[in-house]
Amino acid sequence: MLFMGCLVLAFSSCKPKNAGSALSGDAAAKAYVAPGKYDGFYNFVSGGFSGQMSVYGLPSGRLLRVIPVFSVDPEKGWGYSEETKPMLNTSHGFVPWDDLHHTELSQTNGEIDGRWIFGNANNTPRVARIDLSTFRTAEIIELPNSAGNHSSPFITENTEYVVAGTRFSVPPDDANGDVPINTYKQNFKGTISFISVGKEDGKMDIAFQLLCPGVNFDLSHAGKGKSHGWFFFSCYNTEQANTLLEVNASQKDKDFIMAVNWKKAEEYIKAGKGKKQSVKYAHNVYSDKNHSATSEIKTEVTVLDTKEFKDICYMIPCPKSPHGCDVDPTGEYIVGSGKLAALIPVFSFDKLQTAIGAKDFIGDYDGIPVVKYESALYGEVKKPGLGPLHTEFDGNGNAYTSFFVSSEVVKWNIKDLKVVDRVPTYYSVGHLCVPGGDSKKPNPKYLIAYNKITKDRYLPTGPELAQSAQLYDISGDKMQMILDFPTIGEPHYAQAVAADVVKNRSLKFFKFDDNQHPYATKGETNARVVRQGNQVHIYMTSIRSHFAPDNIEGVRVGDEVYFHVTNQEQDWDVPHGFAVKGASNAELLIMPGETQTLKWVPDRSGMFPMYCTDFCSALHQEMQGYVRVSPAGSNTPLTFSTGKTAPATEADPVKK
Ligand code: K7E
Ligand code: CUA
Repeated sequence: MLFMGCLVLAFSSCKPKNAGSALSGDAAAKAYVAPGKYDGFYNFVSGGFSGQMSVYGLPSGRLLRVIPVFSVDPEKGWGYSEETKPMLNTSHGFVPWDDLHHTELSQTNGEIDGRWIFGNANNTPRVARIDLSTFRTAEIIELPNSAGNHSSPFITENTEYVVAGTRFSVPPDDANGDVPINTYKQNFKGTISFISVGKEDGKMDIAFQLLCPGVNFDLSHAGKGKSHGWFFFSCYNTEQANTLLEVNASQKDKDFIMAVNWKKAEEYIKAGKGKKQSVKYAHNVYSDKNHSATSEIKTEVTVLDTKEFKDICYMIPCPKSPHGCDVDPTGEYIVGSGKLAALIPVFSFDKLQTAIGAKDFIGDYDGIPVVKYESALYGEVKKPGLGPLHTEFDGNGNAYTSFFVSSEVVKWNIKDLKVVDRVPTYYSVGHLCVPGGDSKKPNPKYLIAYNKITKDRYLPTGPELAQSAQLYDISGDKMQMILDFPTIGEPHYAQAVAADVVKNRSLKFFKFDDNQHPYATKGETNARVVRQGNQVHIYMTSIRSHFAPDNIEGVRVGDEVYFHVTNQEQDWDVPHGFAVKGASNAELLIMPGETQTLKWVPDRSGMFPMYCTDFCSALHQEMQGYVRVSPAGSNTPLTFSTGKTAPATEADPVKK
């Protein structure tokens, strides 16, 4: 029973036998990208508890960018500038952190189109859309009736919908949630949100929600090709336990994959069968026109109770506590990865349809028909490894499954379900990624393993060691490890795409003339300082290598000072930064043509230096200025200037 021992002992990992260096001679050349040369692929990696998304080049593993999404980022002023604060607004108020597990690139006709990438927030349930022309978060929508938004943000093949399923079932938002926890079976529900995505602008909206039995929805993937119109969700805790899930949610031999006919659900919604429910959720949108975000609290959602509509959802038994739920490029095969299962079941979409047509059910689960396991099953991969989690595809008829417990990636053939290759990971792999590996058209040059533990792979860095990714060349029959690279936060799912699909969309700078920010300052001659009661608005410009104004007097203790800084540059890669001493938030990092605002409430009188934080020119270190702060009630006149160096005169208040 080594197998169970391994699992029960805190689900820790077994070290593979031939652990150690597994690199052969030509590996370095395969991962080498010469200085000055571009990588062939972008890799968008979830940051887990960092709340952010990071972008790497492959095969080099170069970190290109960390995109702030759900967590504040002082480096970029995300969540600190007045313009970005609304992006982190929720029905709970400002939430500065979350846990981002899955990334999903937008698709057209089942192929990655390079327009947007989505990310999920697990803790305070939200879905974000990142615009790949700016590599910035453009929109965040909160999800009502939801908790632990884990089976998210997976998309349909034309990005019609992004889905989001609850990991934690909870009482619905309009019900009394103040109930005993052990009333789970009566009071707790799972919901799945279908978020529509605007065809042109990508704008998200909760189209409808499905009210489902109280279980844990873990992961999901959309059908594609022949199974377009369906969605598949893995569920665990079908025992409906509310405590000690490691034991109590591991009782049944089989949990479920829930198959959802979302086209049917759409029909019911169109026919007005949905019920309006009053809820509260935030919808936050960032505009590149006024360089500002708005947050709107919405109060209604349309819900379909799946109990009342017998032809939307079907349960497929799946051994045992399934995690990954992956659909192959043809859309025919659905792979469930049971964390506690000793095999991998592969379901057939055609067989599922036949079974549904013939009502080949073995009963129902909380009102949802349960299809007979054998009737939906294509076959099983026998003894593939220990602790299967996630599967990706290469489009050549092969699947790659990660095994957490036995720390390996196993390649198997979808048709005959035979294992054809296996390689160790270091250590305890979670998600896998093949470029396009969950689309209709994978680009199977590489496979990346995202590992939970690195142990001895890197130099020690105190109690916490790096999380890491490992890159494998899968272009031949045998997988070959060619690179280790550490990641930001804990990596879960990731997406990768050929660089050409994204790189030419990349914006170089914001056009100055298009800047509609209400506090934009166009041209240095318009730089000024305006007092409105205790608010002081500084219309500031930045250009290599000075601010205007750079001398400001007459600010008083107790004032609210707003530095509205407009970067006047119109060239690629010339941001300016802005910081002022004693500010309790962060810097601003302002792109060319953009306006950003830092709020500052000086807490004492005195002299306060401000400066540019981004090394923008040879005279960057000269890009600085002063704000003089006088005591509350002082009558120091409000003045501002740039380049005025006349010495103080009798008229100056300081001399009086
Ligand atoms: Cu890490 Cu997709 Cu949250 Cu599996 S999940 S590993
Ligand atoms: Cu502007 Cu440094």
